[in-house]
Amino acid sequence: MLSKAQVVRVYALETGGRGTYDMQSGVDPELKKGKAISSAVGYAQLLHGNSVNGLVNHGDRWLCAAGGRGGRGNGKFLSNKRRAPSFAEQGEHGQDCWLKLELKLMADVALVGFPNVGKSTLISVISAAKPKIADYPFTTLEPNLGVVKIDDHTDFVVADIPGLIEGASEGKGLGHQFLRHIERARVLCVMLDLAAVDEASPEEQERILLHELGEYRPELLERPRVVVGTKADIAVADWSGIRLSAVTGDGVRDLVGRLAALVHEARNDQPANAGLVIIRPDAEGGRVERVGEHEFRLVGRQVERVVALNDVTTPEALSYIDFQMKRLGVPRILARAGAQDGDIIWVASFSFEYQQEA
Ligand SMILES: Nc1nc2c(ncn2[C@@H]2O[C@H](COP(=O)(O)OP(=O)(O)OP(=O)(O)O)[C@@H](O)[C@H]2O)c(=O)[nH]1
Ligand SMILES: [Mg+2]
Repeated sequence: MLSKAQVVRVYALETGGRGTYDMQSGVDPELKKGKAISSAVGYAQLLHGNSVNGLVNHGDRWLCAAGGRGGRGNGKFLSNKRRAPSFAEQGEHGQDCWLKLELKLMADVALVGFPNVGKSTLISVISAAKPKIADYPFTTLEPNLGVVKIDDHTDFVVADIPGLIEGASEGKGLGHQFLRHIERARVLCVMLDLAAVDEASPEEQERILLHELGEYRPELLERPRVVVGTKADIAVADWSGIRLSAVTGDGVRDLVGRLAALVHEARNDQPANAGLVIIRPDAEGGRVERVGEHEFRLVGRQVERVVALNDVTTPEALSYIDFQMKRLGVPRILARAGAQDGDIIWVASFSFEYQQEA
């Protein structure tokens, strides 16, 4: 699932209730509910071609398709001239839309290191994640997520990212794919192998890793990070920094504490999120589409609402429709689109014959 673009069809399933004929206004606010997408821990859903990066925090919701508005009862159409309106509205259909969503890894901490440094071993020790661990590079090819529990109320999400190698920022070793997963993490845990005999020294590993991060996205170097030497129990290289052994457990608690503190700070620094991001539906009003040589269709929420009456056959309802269409500027839109007398104009399932205004 990770990072693969998916096409998801989301329906606002609820159609609004019908308006009533008992002179009530008949709008039930409950019927305005839309369908919401919510995100799972650790993933962000990004809408393609849209600047809204909704659903970043756990529990964020985003209204993408509003449900139908309830029909207004005949009481809503009362006027001086219309003492007992003989029409009410049907409920509006809920919106439906196509969305292209991309799931991006959203972790608090990303484990960054060369292949085989012990990333998967560490996540298996500090969380319930059980990734494959083996004594060769590129064991991990897809990121693994684990939740590290500090106490009943505090936890953070760690991502075990496949190993990076020199040149990753130029695409080596599937570098970009992996770097992309690091991008959204709040805190980086840079891991250096202290037991690699023939490989680069810890300092050299750190230099290469930071270089690749910076080449990919300079701002990654600004991210809070902890640098730690791994495999302390079998270390051969000198390293004066933080050390840890995922095998004996030495230094693991200390590292988790440091990471938790940085995550806490980073979460607090983040601008408060309103929680519910609302993307407004299409512009209201209407537009016109030509569907045949002498046939047009009016599309848009407002014009469709005008004809959403329970009974469009009474003269009263027709004059109401006529009035509202004029108010929305429909005659002007149709004239501009080239409609001629006698052309058929569709609005939802309702059609009428076009007559140019005198
Ligand atoms: N002695 C010792 N061995 C370790 C330690 N951590 C990991 N290892 C061993 O190092 C090897 C690689 O560990 P992994 O956790 O698979 O390394 P990785 O960083 O996830 O590797 P890739 O997924 O290939 O990038 C395994 O054989 C582990 O058992 C440690 O603290 N001490
Ligand atoms: Mg691994």
